[in-house]
Amino acid sequence: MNFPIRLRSCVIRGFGRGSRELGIPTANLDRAEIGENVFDSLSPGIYYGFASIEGRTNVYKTAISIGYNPTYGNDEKTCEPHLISPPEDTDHRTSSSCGETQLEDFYGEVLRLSIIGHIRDELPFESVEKLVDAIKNDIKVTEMRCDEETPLKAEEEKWCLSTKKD
Ligand code: RBF
Ligand code: MG
Repeated sequence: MNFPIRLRSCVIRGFGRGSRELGIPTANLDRAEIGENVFDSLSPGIYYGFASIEGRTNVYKTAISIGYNPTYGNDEKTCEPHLISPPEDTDHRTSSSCGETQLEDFYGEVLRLSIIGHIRDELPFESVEKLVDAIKNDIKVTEMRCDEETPLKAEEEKWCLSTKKD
């Protein structure tokens, strides 16, 4: 895939598993709104980037899962960003059931997502614990890579906060 990939969509309901079972909520994006061709061209894998909620002023480092959640064997592809609460946001930083970061559900809000790099392939894990450990590591990798001061980072943070449609 060619980075950055910029997506804009309303947040829809997913399987509810992210928050309930894993303790790691994700803001699922809508295939119809993104455009089927664009959505279908996204290669499955785990990525990092930046995201924002339109009308608000924060940009969040974001770990993104694209694909079929092979641990669960989904039939349908999903694109699920997990927006990471910053360390100084102590209320949300460790508030999820697995001690990970948790902001909100963002259902119905418009999310802007810029994918800027690849972390790993998506994998089937033999247990929920192992999946959660892998995601926690993805979150660490995301935070590290998103701290690197690059022209791309500056551009994409700016795009997340702009109000233009493209
Ligand atoms: N699901 C998998 O089955 N295998 C994975 O390797 C995997 N990696 C993920 C990495 C991140 C950063 C996130 C946010 C999710 C990942 N998931 C993975 C998706 C997870 O199974 C899904 O979010 C929940 O099941 C809720 O739909
Ligand atoms: Mg979700």
